[in-house]
Amino acid sequence: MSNSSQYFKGIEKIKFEGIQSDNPLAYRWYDEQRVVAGKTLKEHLRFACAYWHSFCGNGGDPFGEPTHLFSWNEIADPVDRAKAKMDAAFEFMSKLGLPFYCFHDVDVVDYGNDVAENERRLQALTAYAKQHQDASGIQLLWGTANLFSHRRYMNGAATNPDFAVLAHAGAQVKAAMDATIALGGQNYVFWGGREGYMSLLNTNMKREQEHLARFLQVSRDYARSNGFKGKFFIEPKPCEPTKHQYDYDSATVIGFLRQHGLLEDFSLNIEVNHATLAGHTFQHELQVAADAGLLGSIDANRGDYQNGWDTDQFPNNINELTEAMLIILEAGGFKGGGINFDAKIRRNSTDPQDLFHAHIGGMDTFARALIAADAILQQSDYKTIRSNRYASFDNGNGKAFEAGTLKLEDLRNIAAAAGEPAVASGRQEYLENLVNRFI
Ligand code: XLS
Ligand code: NI
Ligand code: NI
Repeated sequence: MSNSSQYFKGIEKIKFEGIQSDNPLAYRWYDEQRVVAGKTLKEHLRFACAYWHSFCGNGGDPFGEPTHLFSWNEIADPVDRAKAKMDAAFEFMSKLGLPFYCFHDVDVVDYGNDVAENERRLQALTAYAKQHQDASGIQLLWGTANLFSHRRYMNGAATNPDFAVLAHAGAQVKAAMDATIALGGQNYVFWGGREGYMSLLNTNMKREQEHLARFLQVSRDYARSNGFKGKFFIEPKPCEPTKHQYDYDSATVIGFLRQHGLLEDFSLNIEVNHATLAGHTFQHELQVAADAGLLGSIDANRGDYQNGWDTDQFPNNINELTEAMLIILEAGGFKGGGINFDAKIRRNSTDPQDLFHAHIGGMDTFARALIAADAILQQSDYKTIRSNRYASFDNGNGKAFEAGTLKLEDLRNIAAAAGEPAVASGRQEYLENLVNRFI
């Protein structure tokens, strides 16, 4: 491994300095050792760097060439190039104090079209990553396979109408799973980037979804028989790149997992901007997953209210995240996952510091949100107001209804006897003010 400070020269390890600090390269809220609700911030938040945005994204957009130019891209040999990129990634993560990272196979090393050669490349980088993990203590939160960028996947991967393409997807997942297992990866993610349709005119939706389920089953079986103990996550997204993706939102994915017997091994990875693209709040998607006991992990980012696509901006909305942390804390935290920054700096953010500012801002916002949410839960009447709202179901006829011992005729007789109910305020503005009071 090369010298540990090569790519981000002049930037020291980022420290916690507290809210009085005006140092843009310091944490103001994220004191990783601070204990909140019985755990340190580090243990609660489990921050991860997304390899693809931070070390593969080059600032290019449909209208323009790359703006983020990385020195390792000048290295001709794909394995050497990938190692230099990995040196930069671990330097960055170590300086930030990020405990985890996440990758797709092709983020780690460039792939060609030869299955065996791709496996060889990924194995070489897996061994290299192992050295870096051991030296730094940084762990793999999850691995995944990119089954959406290559031309062969233009009609889908596991849902491709051509079995030959599906088999290639299987080869990629097998290699990515092997890498994840070898690196002690805690989870494995499936985001179905092309698993959906562009037009129903050429699509057998039922057959495609059955293929997707079978693909997940054989992937799970392979991982389990090779010692993988972690969770598999499905990441819902309603559209982009396809017009309609099968993993539309939390509710859709939960129904799919239930239908295909996958609830035991799979849970959900909820992404902020995917929720909003589905026409939901992030909080809604978290709550649906939490209520099903399937809140696995999150991909942290934010969208843009004026744009209808996955802009993957770094999170900075303290109100949104405080409401999110209320749900996550009440659910007892993530089931195996953490907070992966699936976010990218803007095309015109071209200083080496920009990537630090982006992560520091995201980490501080989450830390502040967690602290505020814990205070709301511990010190306010937030929970009481909600439970009191349902008090009529705690005893008497309401309780009997929940227990299933009342019939429709009983409801009629109870209503006739009791007369018109008194109206009860939902107190929304009171609660909104309460949240702001703790931020
Ligand atoms: C794309 C997804 C992707 C997944 C990993 O919108 O968010 O980045 O998180 O394949
Ligand atoms: Ni994502
Ligand atoms: Ni996304």
